Amino acid sequence: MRNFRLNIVFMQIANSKIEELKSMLQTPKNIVILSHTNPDGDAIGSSLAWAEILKNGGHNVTPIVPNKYPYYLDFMPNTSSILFYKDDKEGRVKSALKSADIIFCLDFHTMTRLDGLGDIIDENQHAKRVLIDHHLDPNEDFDLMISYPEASSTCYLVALLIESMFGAETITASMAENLFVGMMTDTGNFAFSTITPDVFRVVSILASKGIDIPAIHNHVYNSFTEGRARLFGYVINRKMKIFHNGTVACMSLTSDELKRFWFQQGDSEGFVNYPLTIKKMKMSAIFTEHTDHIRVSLRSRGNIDVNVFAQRYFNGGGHKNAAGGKSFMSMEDTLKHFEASVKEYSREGNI
Ligand SMILES: [Mn+2]
Repeated sequence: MRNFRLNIVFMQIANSKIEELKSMLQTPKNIVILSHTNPDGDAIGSSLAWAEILKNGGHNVTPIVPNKYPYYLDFMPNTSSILFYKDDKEGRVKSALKSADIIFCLDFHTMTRLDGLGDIIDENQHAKRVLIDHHLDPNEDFDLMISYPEASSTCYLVALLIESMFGAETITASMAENLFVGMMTDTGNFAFSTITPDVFRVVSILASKGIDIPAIHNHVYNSFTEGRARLFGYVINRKMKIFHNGTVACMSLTSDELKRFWFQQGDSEGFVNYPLTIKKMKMSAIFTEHTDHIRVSLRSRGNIDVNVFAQRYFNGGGHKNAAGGKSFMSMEDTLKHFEASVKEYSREGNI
């Protein structure tokens, strides 16, 4: 067998950034931790672990996301502390943001991923804004940017931060569980090319805190509804279109189809990865109809850059091999636009 080496480029958070963060946190502060719309395991895990360590340091911390996370993440520790902007009738989100001294933005790189929340943040001009993220091309709109696109997850970044600021011994079992979920889900269960030997060093620290890794795996990957299984079968069998010489796949789900399978938020998570189990496949896309737009999810293998593709054709971005975006056309036009974009992108030698 060929001797395979993990990507050993060593990623380290700059000391100057750690010192700046430490000085911001010297005295007790009102802190808001924000993450993106349709939050995933990495968004929730990093927010909750970061919230817990800051709370333990005597700060007043409120984690906020624009809308609810998928039901299969309900098991994660301390999820009851999260505020959801969409369901917030008492104005707790607004008042937390108003009185915040520091606003941490975790696992996203542009305010457009916050939907309506962005405007409320702008009302608070005195709060320091700190980014902790691993997406490509972040907005420059922050007082402190801890932006490492080479990091496999935001949870990994948060683990490194906690380790260097407070020491690995301050990581509790609940922090470890939350961090593990994000590290596992954002690396496709430790399979993507973003993993490094240091990822496993951090995992071994988390594992030593007594977390039940098989149980976490079951919660995340084997806790779906019957509707989700049937929807998956339907979309692969009936809706997957393969073109470009068998190297590009796309799938689509209209809101009528989603209703037929009792769709719940998060149910189509992971579908987009499946076409890449076909040997020749290089790129995969799924289009899901929402009330005012079509959500676009893109995955690729190797050198095919779906971050650039999403930026150029679908008002989005993300990572090289996993990105997302939006379309405001009809489903039919969106699919036509996708095929035409693939053609153009491949003419330039990108696929
Ligand atoms: Mn992430």
